[in-house]
Amino acid sequence: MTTFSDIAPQLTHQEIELPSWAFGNSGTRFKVFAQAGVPRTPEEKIADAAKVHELTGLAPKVALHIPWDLVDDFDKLGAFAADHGVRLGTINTNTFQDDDYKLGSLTHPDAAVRRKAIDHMLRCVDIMDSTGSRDLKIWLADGTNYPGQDDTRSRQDRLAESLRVVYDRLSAEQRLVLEYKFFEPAFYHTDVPDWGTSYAHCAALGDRAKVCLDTGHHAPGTNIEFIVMQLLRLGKLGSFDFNSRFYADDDLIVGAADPFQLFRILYEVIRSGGYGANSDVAFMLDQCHNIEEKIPGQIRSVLNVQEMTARALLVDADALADAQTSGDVLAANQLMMDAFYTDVRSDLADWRASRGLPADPIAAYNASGYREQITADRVGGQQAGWGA
Ligand code: LRH
Ligand code: MN
Ligand code: MN
Repeated sequence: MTTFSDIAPQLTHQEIELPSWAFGNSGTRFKVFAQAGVPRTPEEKIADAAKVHELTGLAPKVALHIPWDLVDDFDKLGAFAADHGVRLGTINTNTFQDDDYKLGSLTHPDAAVRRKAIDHMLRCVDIMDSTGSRDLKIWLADGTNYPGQDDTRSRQDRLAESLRVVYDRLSAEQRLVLEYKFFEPAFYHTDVPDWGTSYAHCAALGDRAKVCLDTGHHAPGTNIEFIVMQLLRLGKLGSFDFNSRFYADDDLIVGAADPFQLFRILYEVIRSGGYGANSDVAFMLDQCHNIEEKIPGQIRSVLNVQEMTARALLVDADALADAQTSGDVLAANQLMMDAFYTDVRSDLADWRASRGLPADPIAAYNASGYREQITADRVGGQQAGWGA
């Protein structure tokens, strides 16, 4: 039987990247609820993310979204992050908040609009050169609302051509990760709706193009862990955007809606070599905290990922292989369920304490005085850029 002390050394490999936008005000198209003390600048978002890392030891990087986090001097922003004990991570492109992009960005029928979207992405690669970021993450709102609105095949061709220009600008250490989403904001068709389409473009581009899997971007009932397995098998899983969904792209706290699904995903990641010192898979959160507090919300999120990682590591791989080979269906399933049902929370609290971290990071946050300080210091916090 695998025990917590067997797997504890592997927990040190865990790094979860926080999205800068999780710290800003957010909401739905119905209402954005403003919260006291939310960041007004990219620096303040980074400071909040650094607080999450300080209390959990799990989140050493902050993902930026451009232009939401545009500053004049990214070298300076990188130095600011380093002073706060974190690094700048993935650079997310944004070609979905400009009137010019009504009919698409990299797939737009007008070459001038495509060029504008490409130029934005090239600017993002310049930023990566300053920040030392490895990944350029591209999610496109491109698609159509009505059959016949545009020629879907031509749009794929334009997408391939546009991505080629961006990919060719990357340096040898940089990667392009292409995120898929099956609907929204376009409702009839989306130009990168599924992992297969993302994979097809990434395969054509080259080794440094990989797929980004956002857990909220699938139809209900989709077996996401199968996709994880397949992409790892093909060497094409670049990154995760973790969050929870009940109905659509809800962007709720990861592991809140379906902890068992998170466990199954992390089991496949571990089983296929996507976790550990040699893995190049980026584990990011893509969440918004519309009604709950943001910093504790992010703390809860990274702890949820850590808990399910620990449980997935507890699966007895040898016993499982034996049960599978001998066709013992019930024993095989039991081994998965035994690991899933193991409550690791007090072991993780002890593990944190043994590393000089607070045993209870949320209690430590509540006692830290940080909430009171930011509430007093920050007036007129920024919108996350989302849900306006
Ligand atoms: C799109 C998405 C994508 C964006 C983020 C704000 O739904 O998941 O990753 O960059 O939300
Ligand atoms: Mn996402
Ligand atoms: Mn999303």
